[in-house]
Amino acid sequence: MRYERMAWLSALIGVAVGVSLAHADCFPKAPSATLPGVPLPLSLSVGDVNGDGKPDLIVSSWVRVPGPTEKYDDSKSRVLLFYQKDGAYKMPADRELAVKNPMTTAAGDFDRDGKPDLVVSPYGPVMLFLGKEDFKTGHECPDINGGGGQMLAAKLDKEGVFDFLSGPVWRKWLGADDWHHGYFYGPTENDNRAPVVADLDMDGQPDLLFQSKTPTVRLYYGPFLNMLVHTQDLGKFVTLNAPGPVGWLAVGDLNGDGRPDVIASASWDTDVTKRKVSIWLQDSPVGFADKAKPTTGIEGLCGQIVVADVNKDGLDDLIVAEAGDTKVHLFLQKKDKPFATSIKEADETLSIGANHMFCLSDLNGDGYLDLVHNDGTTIRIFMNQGAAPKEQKAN
Ligand SMILES: [Ca+2]
Ligand SMILES: [Ca+2]
Ligand SMILES: [Ca+2]
Ligand SMILES: [Ca+2]
Repeated sequence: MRYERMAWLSALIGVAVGVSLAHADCFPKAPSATLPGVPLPLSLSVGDVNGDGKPDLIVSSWVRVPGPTEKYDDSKSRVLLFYQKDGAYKMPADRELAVKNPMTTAAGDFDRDGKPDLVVSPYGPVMLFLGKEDFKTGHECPDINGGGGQMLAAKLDKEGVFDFLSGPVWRKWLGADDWHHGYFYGPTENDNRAPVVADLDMDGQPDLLFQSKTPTVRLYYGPFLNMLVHTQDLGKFVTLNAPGPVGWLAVGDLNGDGRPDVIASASWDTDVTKRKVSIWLQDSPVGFADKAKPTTGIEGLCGQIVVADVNKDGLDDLIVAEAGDTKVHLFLQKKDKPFATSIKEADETLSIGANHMFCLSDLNGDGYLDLVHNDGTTIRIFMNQGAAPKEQKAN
């Protein structure tokens, strides 16, 4: 009886204050599904690698040798592909790619046959696996300095072919064992890392953003006319000044003016005052001032960041997996309101083991981005519940 009354009351409130429905949590507090049992899942990405239109999970996995010392059995490390079947991901993996010490991965159609392929950045030569070979053969790219690190697949020149970057190294696969490679050089040394691609100035040409060992974000504006890219040869090169070392980088429109903005998280620091998510809002009509300091930011928080429209209201939102903590925070952008500046303003917070890596992808094709999280032991999936409360959707 009491329950019924409560349900009736909440329904009434829901009708009376219609907008409150839009503030229902995007993600459930407990995971919708888990994928346990993957040996030491290190990196995680989501992409449709078997070409059936449904996103699959790509997990790099290491195997630790039992005993008190930290040792790994290199012969057993793998990149595991979990194809989505009946809306779920299950052990064992559908494909096991033998790669020594795999780090990050990126999917793209590198051989232009319409089938997704995969590149893996290990400690050592970069490996390419082709969909048409069912990912059975690893094509090894000659090991050149700058290998390893965060992998990015992107169409960087007007040919519109997928190339890939690991750190500053730009690689182009020409077929068989033929490769081209080049560099995005830093202004004074070859120290770029962790590339992000975005069309910052909205001219239809991809631009690249890099972190480096300096507390800056470097913006390389395309077009890139050859594969040895020096900053002085670019039509436009801009450096943004961060308050400290940058650990994670993202691009998205956080003030709803249609212009992509740059978001950088400080790398983790024991000193809370040094933890910060910095936001550089893009100027009107387009561009960032060289050496610009952040326009705004979120204090006391750092970690992996993803910018995407999570509640599908047309405005980009920010997700931060708090480094050194067990929380993932969602900050929703609100129309005509300044973006959040403190953790307290988070619209939702998920509590999860440790923060290794997470991705957003619409796993079930309902148009809402779902969250896939790796805590270094278990993969957890949080299905986006959409803007309406769950009990409303069930009817
Ligand atoms: Ca698939
Ligand atoms: Ca903007
Ligand atoms: Ca939004
Ligand atoms: Ca979804």
